[in-house]
Amino acid sequence: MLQLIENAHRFADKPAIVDQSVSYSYMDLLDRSEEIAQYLLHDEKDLAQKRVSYMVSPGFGYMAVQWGIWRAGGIAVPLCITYPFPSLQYVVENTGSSIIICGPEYEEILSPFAENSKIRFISLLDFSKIERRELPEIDNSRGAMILFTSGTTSLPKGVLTTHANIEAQVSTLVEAWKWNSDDYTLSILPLHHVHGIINVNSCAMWSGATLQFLPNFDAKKVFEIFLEGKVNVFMAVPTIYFKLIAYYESLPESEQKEISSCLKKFRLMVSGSAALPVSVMEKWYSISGHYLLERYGMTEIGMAISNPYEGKRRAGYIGMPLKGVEVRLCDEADREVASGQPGEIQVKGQNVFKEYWEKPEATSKTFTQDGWFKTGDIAIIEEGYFKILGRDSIDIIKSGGYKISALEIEEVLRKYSGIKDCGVIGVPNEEWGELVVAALVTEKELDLDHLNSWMREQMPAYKTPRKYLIVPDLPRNAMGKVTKNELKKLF
Ligand code: MLC
Ligand code: AMP
Repeated sequence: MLQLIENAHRFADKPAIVDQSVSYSYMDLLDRSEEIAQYLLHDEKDLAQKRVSYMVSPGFGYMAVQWGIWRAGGIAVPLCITYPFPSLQYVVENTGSSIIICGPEYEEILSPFAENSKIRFISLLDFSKIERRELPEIDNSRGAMILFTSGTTSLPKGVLTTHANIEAQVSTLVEAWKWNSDDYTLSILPLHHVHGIINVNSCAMWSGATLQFLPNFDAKKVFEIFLEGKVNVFMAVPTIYFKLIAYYESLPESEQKEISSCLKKFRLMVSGSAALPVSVMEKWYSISGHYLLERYGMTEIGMAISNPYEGKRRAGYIGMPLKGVEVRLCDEADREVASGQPGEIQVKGQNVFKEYWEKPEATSKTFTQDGWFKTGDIAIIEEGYFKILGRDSIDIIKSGGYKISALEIEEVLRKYSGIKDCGVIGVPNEEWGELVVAALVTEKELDLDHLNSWMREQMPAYKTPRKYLIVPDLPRNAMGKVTKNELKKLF
């Protein structure tokens, strides 16, 4: 049996999930996910790694579907609930999903799949009890989940992790950050990425903790929930801490005091997915009395490097390798750099993903000959702590904790009538980390409002440019390649 499921049996009567003020026990989650697994299996013994895409709002239903897919032997493919149709279609087709599970809110956007005879389309409301039979035995080496990540190729790649990968990622964090069954955490992050899925939801469920859902981030609501006094563990991206600070600062002193005294009782607060500005760390300390624990990870590897739970958390540093994760810094020829020198972070361990879905070439390119995963992030070690210096590709942008490919956006922009050429870059921004902006070479006058709404029909809002600049030409080097550092200066 999967370890996560085995653990859940130990906590059967404990509250697992709080969703819209309703509390569900671990037994409820086991029962519902078994029902879903049985229904998915239909007349098969094992889904045998069939891909199952699901678009379900964060909450009890989402968790039961994820576990149900795993227990039936399928590969879980969570769909982002804010994707427009073309992005959903890409994920479903790329993974060859033969089953789609649809929350009632998403029936309209997913309706074209319901008409596809090759896809079994199931509404979340359709799941009902069917005759019980043995669920399949799932070997740990089997595929468990595909998440999409943007990279240096224009289209996102599916990252396939096995159950063994996920168990390694989760158990390492549970031990490092001392997750336990008295913990109570708040799930606010999007559930198509590792931060929300692994670090928050899966670690909580592995440990017998309670997971309360807030379907989307809202600073006021987050503080209201905190003030109820149950949450003691909180994880978010730097942009969220920035927004929480801004909201806190807008409150009268009496409310600030109340919030501060409540935050001081938390056990743990973590930041990650993007660099935590020192200013945010300091302000949060003055509000909450907590030095945020900053850690470093990636879709392909879960978490690799973390500041200590006990011991000094250094602002501007991501900490040390987690137990069970091997980390080295290398030069361009994949040779380890001398001590104190900067190099690419390379990672090895059970936590590292299996492959990019149906992309053997991309997979082999991202591993060294001796099996180290090449992250593309450049770091240096100072007094034992890793510090991120940058990335090897200017075409990868991190905004609000989302990884965004400049090339993917450029390709879409070029399809818009009147755009002759374009260059997309990320410009530094305290709130968002980086902001996506685009320089456009046009062949006729453009209505930028129209362009903006058109872009939002093509890709999720978090990927679309925040600012456009019309330029006569893009700066290029002698080889004719756009020099993006020059482009940055224009903004
Ligand atoms: C939203 N907006 C953005 C944006 N997201 N702008 C720039 N960059 C982004 N990423 C815009 C919206 O389009 C909108 O514009 C305005 O900001 C407000 O939008 P919103 O949807 O109300 O924002 P909000 O809900 O407040 O979202 C902010 C956020 C969200 C921080 C909560 O971006 C978020 O959930 N980020 C987390 C991403 C994440 O989980 N990453 C982990 C990846 S895994 P307008 O014009 O419509 O008003 C990983 C590995 C690891 O990285 O190490 O963890
Ligand atoms: P993703 O592909 O969305 O999983 O994003 C992974 C990337 O996020 C990493 O390769 C880093 O570039 C970045 N990242 C994650 N955590 C941190 C951090 N603490 N500091 C700086 N960058 C980070």
